[in-house]
Amino acid sequence: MTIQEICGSFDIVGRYISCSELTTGNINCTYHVKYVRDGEGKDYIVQRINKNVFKEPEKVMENIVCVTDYVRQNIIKKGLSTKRFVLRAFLSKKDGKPYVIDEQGDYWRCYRYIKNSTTFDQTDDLKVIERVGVAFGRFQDCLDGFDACKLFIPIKDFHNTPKRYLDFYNAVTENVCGRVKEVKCEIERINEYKDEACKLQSYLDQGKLPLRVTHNDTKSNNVSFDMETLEPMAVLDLDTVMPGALAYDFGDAIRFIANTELEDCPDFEKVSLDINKYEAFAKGFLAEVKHSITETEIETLNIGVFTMTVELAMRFLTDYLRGDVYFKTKYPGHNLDRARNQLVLANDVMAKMERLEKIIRKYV
Ligand code: GN1
Ligand code: MG
Repeated sequence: MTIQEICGSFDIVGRYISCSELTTGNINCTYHVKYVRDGEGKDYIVQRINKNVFKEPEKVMENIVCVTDYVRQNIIKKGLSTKRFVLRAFLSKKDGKPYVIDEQGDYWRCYRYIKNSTTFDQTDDLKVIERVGVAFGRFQDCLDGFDACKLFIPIKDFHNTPKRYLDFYNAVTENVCGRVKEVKCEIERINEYKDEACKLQSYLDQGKLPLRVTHNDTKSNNVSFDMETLEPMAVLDLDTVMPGALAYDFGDAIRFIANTELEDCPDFEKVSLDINKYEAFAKGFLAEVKHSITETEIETLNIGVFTMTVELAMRFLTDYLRGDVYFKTKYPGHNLDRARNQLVLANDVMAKMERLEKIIRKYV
Protein backbone atom coordinates (compact mmCIF):
# COMPACT_ATOMS: atom_id res chain seq x y z
CA MET A 1 0.00 0.00 0.00
CA THR A 2 1.18 3.53 -0.68
CA ILE A 3 1.14 6.15 2.07
CA GLN A 4 -1.82 7.71 0.30
CA GLU A 5 -3.71 4.41 0.41
CA ILE A 6 -2.82 3.93 4.06
CA CYS A 7 -4.20 7.39 4.85
CA GLY A 8 -7.32 6.63 2.84
CA SER A 9 -7.96 3.63 5.08
CA PHE A 10 -8.28 5.83 8.17
CA ASP A 11 -11.29 7.80 9.19
CA ILE A 12 -9.90 11.17 8.06
CA VAL A 13 -11.61 13.60 5.73
CA GLY A 14 -10.14 15.69 2.93
CA ARG A 15 -7.90 15.37 -0.09
CA TYR A 16 -4.38 13.91 0.06
CA ILE A 17 -1.69 16.36 -1.08
CA SER A 18 1.78 15.06 -0.19
CA CYS A 19 3.94 13.20 2.28
CA SER A 20 7.53 13.43 3.52
CA GLU A 21 9.51 11.08 5.73
CA LEU A 22 10.70 12.25 9.16
CA THR A 23 14.01 10.72 10.15
CA THR A 24 14.44 11.51 13.85
CA GLY A 25 13.09 8.25 15.36
CA ASN A 26 15.39 5.25 15.78
CA ILE A 27 12.70 2.58 15.57
CA ASN A 28 9.52 3.26 13.56
CA CYS A 29 9.11 4.80 10.09
CA THR A 30 7.33 8.13 10.30
CA TYR A 31 5.70 10.30 7.64
CA HIS A 32 4.27 13.80 7.76
CA VAL A 33 1.22 13.81 5.50
CA LYS A 34 -0.54 16.87 4.16
CA TYR A 35 -4.25 16.94 3.35
CA VAL A 36 -6.57 19.73 2.40
CA ARG A 37 -10.15 19.99 3.60
CA ASP A 38 -12.52 22.82 2.61
CA GLY A 39 -9.55 24.82 1.38
CA GLU A 40 -7.73 24.45 4.68
CA GLY A 41 -4.53 22.46 5.26
CA LYS A 42 -4.83 19.44 7.59
CA ASP A 43 -1.72 17.52 8.56
CA TYR A 44 -1.28 14.01 9.90
CA ILE A 45 1.50 11.81 11.21
CA VAL A 46 1.48 8.32 9.78
CA GLN A 47 3.76 5.63 11.20
CA ARG A 48 4.67 2.08 10.38
CA ILE A 49 5.23 0.28 13.68
CA ASN A 50 8.48 -1.69 13.83
CA LYS A 51 7.36 -5.30 14.27
CA ASN A 52 10.85 -6.48 15.07
CA VAL A 53 10.76 -4.31 18.21
CA PHE A 54 7.02 -4.35 19.00
CA LYS A 55 5.94 -7.95 18.58
CA GLU A 56 2.28 -7.22 19.34
CA PRO A 57 1.48 -3.87 17.71
CA GLU A 58 -2.27 -4.20 18.31
CA LYS A 59 -1.63 -4.28 22.05
CA VAL A 60 0.71 -1.29 21.84
CA MET A 61 -2.14 0.58 20.20
CA GLU A 62 -4.61 -0.56 22.88
CA ASN A 63 -2.26 0.90 25.49
CA ILE A 64 -2.05 4.18 23.61
CA VAL A 65 -5.81 4.49 23.24
CA CYS A 66 -6.31 3.66 26.90
CA VAL A 67 -3.71 6.16 28.12
CA THR A 68 -4.71 8.99 25.78
CA ASP A 69 -8.41 8.57 26.68
CA TYR A 70 -7.52 8.94 30.35
CA VAL A 71 -5.17 11.88 29.79
CA ARG A 72 -7.84 13.56 27.63
CA GLN A 73 -10.33 13.59 30.53
CA ASN A 74 -7.77 15.31 32.73
CA ILE A 75 -6.77 17.76 30.02
CA ILE A 76 -10.46 18.75 29.81
CA LYS A 77 -10.53 19.19 33.61
CA LYS A 78 -7.50 21.46 33.37
CA GLY A 79 -9.36 23.54 30.78
CA LEU A 80 -6.77 22.87 28.07
CA SER A 81 -7.40 22.09 24.39
CA THR A 82 -7.68 18.34 23.74
CA LYS A 83 -6.69 18.94 20.11
CA ARG A 84 -3.33 20.31 21.19
CA PHE A 85 -2.56 18.71 24.53
CA VAL A 86 -3.16 15.04 23.84
CA LEU A 87 -2.52 12.74 20.91
CA ARG A 88 -5.45 11.33 19.00
CA ALA A 89 -5.16 8.07 17.10
CA PHE A 90 -7.52 7.80 14.12
CA LEU A 91 -9.52 4.66 13.55
CA SER A 92 -9.62 2.40 10.53
CA LYS A 93 -12.70 2.92 8.34
CA LYS A 94 -13.02 -0.82 7.89
CA ASP A 95 -13.11 -2.12 11.45
CA GLY A 96 -12.76 0.83 13.82
CA LYS A 97 -9.36 -0.36 15.07
CA PRO A 98 -6.66 2.27 15.79
CA TYR A 99 -4.41 0.79 13.08
CA VAL A 100 -4.47 -0.51 9.54
CA ILE A 101 -2.61 -3.65 8.41
CA ASP A 102 -1.05 -3.63 4.95
CA GLU A 103 -0.51 -6.59 2.61
CA GLN A 104 2.91 -7.33 4.17
CA GLY A 105 1.28 -7.63 7.58
CA ASP A 106 2.78 -4.33 8.74
CA TYR A 107 0.82 -2.17 11.16
CA TRP A 108 0.23 1.52 10.45
CA ARG A 109 -1.28 4.20 12.64
CA CYS A 110 -2.30 7.78 12.08
CA TYR A 111 -2.31 10.73 14.48
CA ARG A 112 -3.44 14.29 14.09
CA TYR A 113 -0.42 16.56 13.50
CA ILE A 114 -0.73 19.40 15.98
CA LYS A 115 -1.02 22.64 14.00
CA ASN A 116 1.78 25.21 14.35
CA SER A 117 3.75 22.95 16.61
CA THR A 118 7.44 22.18 16.83
CA THR A 119 9.80 19.92 18.78
CA PHE A 120 13.34 20.34 20.10
CA ASP A 121 16.16 17.82 19.65
CA GLN A 122 18.43 20.16 21.51
CA THR A 123 18.19 23.70 22.84
CA ASP A 124 20.11 26.16 24.99
CA ASP A 125 16.92 27.92 26.00
CA LEU A 126 16.49 27.09 29.68
CA LYS A 127 12.84 28.19 29.63
CA VAL A 128 12.12 25.60 26.93
CA ILE A 129 13.98 22.93 28.92
CA GLU A 130 11.98 23.75 32.04
CA ARG A 131 8.82 23.39 29.95
CA VAL A 132 9.90 19.96 28.68
CA GLY A 133 10.04 19.09 32.38
CA VAL A 134 6.57 20.54 32.87
CA ALA A 135 5.20 18.48 29.98
CA PHE A 136 6.55 15.15 31.25
CA GLY A 137 5.61 16.04 34.83
CA ARG A 138 2.10 16.98 33.71
CA PHE A 139 1.87 13.70 31.83
CA GLN A 140 2.46 11.97 35.18
CA ASP A 141 -0.09 14.21 36.82
CA CYS A 142 -2.72 13.49 34.13
CA LEU A 143 -2.24 9.76 34.72
CA ASP A 144 -2.69 10.03 38.46
CA GLY A 145 -5.11 7.30 39.55
CA PHE A 146 -4.63 5.23 36.39
CA ASP A 147 -3.94 1.60 37.27
CA ALA A 148 -0.52 0.97 35.72
CA CYS A 149 -1.03 -2.80 35.96
CA LYS A 150 -3.83 -2.57 33.38
CA LEU A 151 -1.27 -1.83 30.72
CA PHE A 152 0.24 -4.36 28.37
CA ILE A 153 4.06 -4.58 28.63
CA PRO A 154 5.19 -3.74 25.07
CA ILE A 155 8.84 -4.68 25.66
CA LYS A 156 9.58 -6.97 28.57
CA ASP A 157 12.33 -5.85 30.98
CA PHE A 158 12.75 -2.64 29.02
CA HIS A 159 14.52 -0.84 31.88
CA ASN A 160 15.52 -3.89 33.87
CA THR A 161 19.22 -3.03 34.04
CA PRO A 162 20.47 -6.41 35.35
CA LYS A 163 18.66 -8.07 32.40
CA ARG A 164 20.19 -5.53 30.04
CA TYR A 165 23.61 -6.53 31.43
CA LEU A 166 22.89 -10.20 30.72
CA ASP A 167 21.89 -9.35 27.19
CA PHE A 168 25.05 -7.29 26.78
CA TYR A 169 27.30 -10.09 28.09
CA ASN A 170 25.63 -12.51 25.67
CA ALA A 171 26.38 -10.18 22.78
CA VAL A 172 30.01 -9.98 23.93
CA THR A 173 30.31 -13.76 24.20
CA GLU A 174 28.64 -14.40 20.85
CA ASN A 175 30.72 -11.68 19.16
CA VAL A 176 28.89 -12.36 15.89
CA CYS A 177 30.60 -9.53 13.99
CA GLY A 178 34.06 -9.91 15.54
CA ARG A 179 33.80 -6.37 16.92
CA VAL A 180 34.64 -7.15 20.55
CA LYS A 181 38.36 -6.46 20.04
CA GLU A 182 37.62 -2.83 19.07
CA VAL A 183 35.61 -2.09 22.19
CA LYS A 184 37.55 -3.63 25.07
CA CYS A 185 37.74 -0.33 26.98
CA GLU A 186 34.02 0.33 26.61
CA ILE A 187 33.17 -3.17 27.82
CA GLU A 188 35.40 -2.70 30.84
CA ARG A 189 33.84 0.65 31.65
CA ILE A 190 30.29 -0.74 31.44
CA ASN A 191 31.40 -3.52 33.76
CA GLU A 192 32.74 -1.06 36.32
CA TYR A 193 29.38 0.73 36.37
CA LYS A 194 27.37 -2.41 36.97
CA ASP A 195 26.73 -2.23 40.73
CA GLU A 196 25.70 1.38 40.67
CA ALA A 197 23.60 1.01 37.53
CA CYS A 198 21.67 -1.97 38.95
CA LYS A 199 20.68 -0.18 42.18
CA LEU A 200 17.45 1.22 40.82
CA GLN A 201 16.17 -2.24 39.89
CA SER A 202 16.89 -3.49 43.40
CA TYR A 203 14.73 -0.68 44.83
CA LEU A 204 11.94 -1.90 42.57
CA ASP A 205 12.52 -5.56 43.42
CA GLN A 206 12.25 -4.72 47.11
CA GLY A 207 8.95 -2.94 46.51
CA LYS A 208 10.37 0.37 47.70
CA LEU A 209 9.13 2.35 44.73
CA PRO A 210 5.55 2.88 43.57
CA LEU A 211 4.80 1.56 40.10
CA ARG A 212 3.63 4.44 37.97
CA VAL A 213 2.63 4.67 34.35
CA THR A 214 5.91 5.80 32.86
CA HIS A 215 6.54 7.06 29.34
CA ASN A 216 9.98 5.46 28.98
CA ASP A 217 11.19 7.58 26.10
CA THR A 218 11.32 11.07 27.55
CA LYS A 219 13.52 12.72 24.96
CA SER A 220 12.84 16.43 24.51
CA ASN A 221 11.71 15.81 20.93
CA ASN A 222 8.79 13.83 22.31
CA VAL A 223 7.12 17.02 23.53
CA SER A 224 5.26 19.23 21.09
CA PHE A 225 5.48 22.98 21.58
CA ASP A 226 3.33 25.77 20.25
CA MET A 227 5.53 27.37 17.62
CA GLU A 228 4.57 30.93 18.58
CA THR A 229 4.07 30.91 22.34
CA LEU A 230 6.52 28.06 23.04
CA GLU A 231 3.96 26.59 25.38
CA PRO A 232 4.49 22.85 25.97
CA MET A 233 1.58 20.76 24.73
CA ALA A 234 1.11 17.06 24.03
CA VAL A 235 3.59 14.36 24.95
CA LEU A 236 4.33 12.24 21.87
CA ASP A 237 5.54 8.71 21.14
CA LEU A 238 3.57 6.63 23.60
CA ASP A 239 4.80 3.22 22.35
CA THR A 240 6.55 2.34 25.56
CA VAL A 241 4.03 3.51 28.17
CA MET A 242 3.99 0.80 30.83
CA PRO A 243 4.43 0.38 34.57
CA GLY A 244 7.76 1.74 35.79
CA ALA A 245 9.70 3.96 38.17
CA LEU A 246 9.49 7.75 38.07
CA ALA A 247 13.29 7.80 37.92
CA TYR A 248 13.19 6.17 34.47
CA ASP A 249 11.43 9.16 33.00
CA PHE A 250 13.44 11.73 34.92
CA GLY A 251 16.73 9.98 34.13
CA ASP A 252 16.07 9.40 30.46
CA ALA A 253 14.97 13.00 29.98
CA ILE A 254 18.09 14.37 31.66
CA ARG A 255 20.54 12.13 29.80
CA PHE A 256 19.08 13.51 26.59
CA ILE A 257 18.33 17.16 27.24
CA ALA A 258 21.13 18.05 29.66
CA ASN A 259 23.84 16.48 27.51
CA THR A 260 25.89 19.37 26.13
CA GLU A 261 25.81 17.50 22.79
CA LEU A 262 23.32 15.34 20.91
CA GLU A 263 23.31 11.71 22.07
CA ASP A 264 25.17 10.58 18.95
CA CYS A 265 27.73 13.40 18.72
CA PRO A 266 31.10 11.76 17.99
CA ASP A 267 33.11 14.65 19.54
CA PHE A 268 33.19 12.89 22.90
CA GLU A 269 35.52 15.39 24.53
CA LYS A 270 32.72 17.94 24.21
CA VAL A 271 30.18 15.75 25.99
CA SER A 272 29.25 16.63 29.56
CA LEU A 273 26.24 17.19 31.79
CA ASP A 274 25.12 20.81 31.69
CA ILE A 275 24.14 21.65 35.26
CA ASN A 276 21.99 24.62 34.27
CA LYS A 277 20.01 22.48 31.85
CA TYR A 278 19.70 19.82 34.51
CA GLU A 279 18.32 22.35 36.95
CA ALA A 280 15.88 23.81 34.43
CA PHE A 281 14.39 20.41 33.66
CA ALA A 282 14.27 19.36 37.32
CA LYS A 283 12.49 22.59 38.25
CA GLY A 284 9.72 22.09 35.66
CA PHE A 285 9.30 18.38 36.31
CA LEU A 286 9.28 18.56 40.10
CA ALA A 287 6.79 21.43 40.14
CA GLU A 288 4.28 19.11 38.45
CA VAL A 289 4.91 15.95 40.49
CA LYS A 290 5.80 17.35 43.89
CA HIS A 291 2.40 16.63 45.47
CA SER A 292 2.61 12.93 44.62
CA ILE A 293 6.34 12.10 44.70
CA THR A 294 7.51 9.83 47.56
CA GLU A 295 10.72 10.24 49.56
CA THR A 296 12.24 7.12 47.98
CA GLU A 297 11.36 8.40 44.53
CA ILE A 298 13.18 11.64 45.36
CA GLU A 299 16.21 9.65 46.55
CA THR A 300 16.35 7.65 43.33
CA LEU A 301 15.95 10.40 40.71
CA ASN A 302 19.67 10.87 40.19
CA ILE A 303 20.36 7.15 40.37
CA GLY A 304 17.90 7.10 37.48
CA VAL A 305 19.99 9.62 35.52
CA PHE A 306 23.10 7.48 35.88
CA THR A 307 21.21 4.24 35.24
CA MET A 308 19.47 5.45 32.09
CA THR A 309 22.73 6.79 30.68
CA VAL A 310 24.66 3.57 31.31
CA GLU A 311 21.74 1.53 30.04
CA LEU A 312 21.62 3.42 26.77
CA ALA A 313 25.40 3.09 26.39
CA MET A 314 25.01 -0.63 26.90
CA ARG A 315 22.04 -0.95 24.51
CA PHE A 316 23.88 0.96 21.77
CA LEU A 317 27.02 -1.13 22.28
CA THR A 318 25.04 -4.38 22.36
CA ASP A 319 23.49 -3.42 19.04
CA TYR A 320 26.90 -2.54 17.60
CA LEU A 321 28.19 -5.97 18.64
CA ARG A 322 25.17 -7.67 17.09
CA GLY A 323 25.65 -5.89 13.75
CA ASP A 324 23.25 -2.92 14.14
CA VAL A 325 20.03 -4.86 14.02
CA TYR A 326 17.87 -2.87 16.47
CA PHE A 327 18.42 0.89 16.20
CA LYS A 328 18.35 2.61 12.83
CA THR A 329 21.87 3.77 11.97
CA LYS A 330 23.05 6.44 9.55
CA TYR A 331 26.63 5.15 9.11
CA PRO A 332 28.60 2.02 10.10
CA GLY A 333 29.99 3.17 13.48
CA HIS A 334 26.87 5.08 14.52
CA ASN A 335 25.91 2.82 17.43
CA LEU A 336 29.50 2.82 18.67
CA ASP A 337 29.59 6.62 18.65
CA ARG A 338 26.31 6.71 20.56
CA ALA A 339 27.64 4.25 23.13
CA ARG A 340 30.89 6.18 23.65
CA ASN A 341 29.00 9.44 23.94
CA GLN A 342 26.75 8.00 26.67
CA LEU A 343 29.73 6.59 28.56
CA VAL A 344 31.40 9.99 28.73
CA LEU A 345 28.13 11.44 29.95
CA ALA A 346 27.67 8.71 32.59
CA ASN A 347 31.12 9.47 33.93
CA ASP A 348 30.31 13.15 34.23
CA VAL A 349 26.94 12.44 35.88
CA MET A 350 28.77 10.45 38.54
CA ALA A 351 31.30 13.23 39.08
CA LYS A 352 28.52 15.80 39.56
CA MET A 353 26.27 13.69 41.79
CA GLU A 354 26.53 15.85 44.90
CA ARG A 355 25.58 18.98 43.02
CA LEU A 356 22.64 17.19 41.41
CA GLU A 357 21.35 16.08 44.81
CA LYS A 358 21.43 19.65 46.09
CA ILE A 359 19.38 20.83 43.13
CA ILE A 360 16.72 18.17 43.70
CA ARG A 361 16.42 19.17 47.36
CA LYS A 362 15.98 22.80 46.33
CA TYR A 363 12.81 21.98 44.36
CA VAL A 364 11.00 19.41 46.49
C1 GN1 B 1 14.56 4.66 20.58
O1 GN1 B 1 12.93 5.59 18.17
P1 GN1 B 1 12.98 6.45 19.36
O2 GN1 B 1 13.87 7.60 19.18
O3 GN1 B 1 11.61 6.89 19.79
C2 GN1 B 1 14.37 3.65 21.72
C3 GN1 B 1 14.54 4.33 23.06
C4 GN1 B 1 15.91 4.98 23.14
C5 GN1 B 1 16.06 5.95 21.97
C6 GN1 B 1 17.45 6.55 21.95
C7 GN1 B 1 11.47 1.24 21.60
O4 GN1 B 1 13.52 5.59 20.63
O5 GN1 B 1 14.44 3.36 24.09
O6 GN1 B 1 16.06 5.66 24.35
O7 GN1 B 1 15.82 5.29 20.71
N1 GN1 B 1 13.03 3.06 21.63
C8 GN1 B 1 12.86 1.73 21.74
O8 GN1 B 1 17.48 7.62 21.08
O9 GN1 B 1 13.79 0.95 21.92
MG1 MG C 1 10.26 6.14 21.01
